[in-house]
Order: sequence, then structure tokens, then C-alpha cells
Amino acid sequence: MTEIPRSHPRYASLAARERVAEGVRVGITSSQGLIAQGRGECFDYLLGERITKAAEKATEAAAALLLLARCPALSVNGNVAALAAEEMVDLATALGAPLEVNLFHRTEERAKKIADLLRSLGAARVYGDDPDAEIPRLNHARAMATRKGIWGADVVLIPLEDGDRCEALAAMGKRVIAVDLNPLSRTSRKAAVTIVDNLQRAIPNLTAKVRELSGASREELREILAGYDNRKILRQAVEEMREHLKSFAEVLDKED
Ligand code: PTJ
Repeated sequence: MTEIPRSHPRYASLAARERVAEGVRVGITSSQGLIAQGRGECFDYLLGERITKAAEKATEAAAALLLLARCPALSVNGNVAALAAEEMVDLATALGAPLEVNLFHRTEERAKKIADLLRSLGAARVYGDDPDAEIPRLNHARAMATRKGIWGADVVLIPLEDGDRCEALAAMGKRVIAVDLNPLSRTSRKAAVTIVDNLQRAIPNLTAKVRELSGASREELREILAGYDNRKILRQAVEEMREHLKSFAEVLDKED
């Protein structure tokens, strides 16, 4: 891996790039994952590379939904494995939930490598390397699922997902939580709760919220959800992006 000096003004972004590139080198991330990371970086830049108010509200709702769930499950793909494997294991542990490897560009070798990585990090339940069910209405590899994991879950967290599967999971009656830096994506619009944030900030933030709310009553958790409107949150995320761009334009004006 290229050594990135911590003093570099773009350290976090360059270090994340290195992790995805390393993921490709060791065979856990697809080469397409590099393109996805680039797209994400661009949206993160527009967002100001910070946790927005919209993301905070969505994170609270996501934590409430996960804590209320009968059977939550957390999906992991090649980019998630490269960028936040430990953080996903930590979240799964906090919830007592399984992790399931689910790949768009699926190879059995890659699914096994990711599952092994999650197990080596201490995950108690990891599925996806031996699927035994199919998500209806999907005709690609992402339909593969596991009965004890995503297939049987009532709430599913899907970071960096494609819109098709998000829709197919919702059509199965599941509540879907997305983590996606693009507030305009189909996934963002089809999920019940969308955290518009960088995965590397979003997952630890969500785990902290889960721990904070773990003592709350079911009534309190239901109240959080009752006041939540995902469309409103997406509009707010776009608005916060716009505000950030406006402040950029003002800086440029001052420099003239
Ligand atoms: O490992 P596989 O085979 O399952 O493939 C995974 C990728 C991510 C390559 C695949 O799902 C894919 O092609 O995804 P997309 O549609 O290119 O990207 C999904 C969304 O994630 C896009 O809206 C990106 O803006 C967003 N995104 C990218 N990086 C991040 C991100 N969102 C949050 N955090 C990121 N770091």
C-alpha cells in the first residue's frame, strides 16, 4: 500500500482509496468497487465530508428500527469489507445480529474470503458463503440469500447497495436501511431509512447510537420512528449539500 502521510490535507479520502485498492489486490473487492468508491468520494466532497444533520436523524431512526427488529441482518459487499469490516462486526455484536455476504459481481471465492475475514474479526454469525434461498424478483447473483440471515430478516441494513435489491427486499415486506452518499440514488429513495453519509463515518456512528438507545423502551423507540420521514430527510440532505456548495461559492467570491 502507498504510505499516505497523516499530515496530508486529504488523508482520510486517500487512505480510504488505498483500502479499496488493497481490497482488490487481496481479492475481497471487485475492480468495479474502485469506481463505486470514486463516485462516493465525489458525493462526500459535495456534502463537506461531515456527518450532516440529516444523517444524524436517519441514524437515530435506523438504530431504533434495528433495536425493534425481531430478526435484523447486516449485508456486506466487497467495498464494505475493505472499508469497514471491523466496524460491521462491532455493529453486529452490539445488535446480536448476523452478517451476510451479498455480492453483485459474485464469485464463490470472493464470498468465502469476505466471510472468512468477518469470522477472523470475531463475528459470531456470518452467512452468505453457503446461500440456501433466493430473493424473489431479482435475476442476478444478488438474489442469493440465507434463510437464517437476510432472507428471514425483518430489518436489513444494506450499505452501498443497488436499487433493484433494495426494492426486492422491501417487496418481501422487510424494512430496509441504506447507507449511501448519493441522496438521489434509487436505493436512497426506496429504503425506509437512508443514512446519507460515508460508510466509514456512518457505521461507527450507528453503533454508538444503538448502544446509546439500547436502554430505551420499545415505546420510546417506536416514537422515534413515528416522527421519521425518509423523503424529508433526503430533501434535507440535498439542502445541506446545496448549503455547503453555496458556502464554497462565497469563498470563491471573496477570493476574486
Ligand atoms: O462487492 P460487490 O460485487 O457486491 O460490488 C459492490 C459495488 C459497490 C461495486 C456495487 O454494489 C456497485 O456497483 O455499487 P454502485 O451502484 O456503484 O454504488 C452504490 C452507491 O454507493 C453509490 O450511490 C455510491 O455513491 C455509494 N458509495 C460509494 N462509496 C461509498 C458510498 N456510500 C457511502 N460510503 C461510501 N464509502
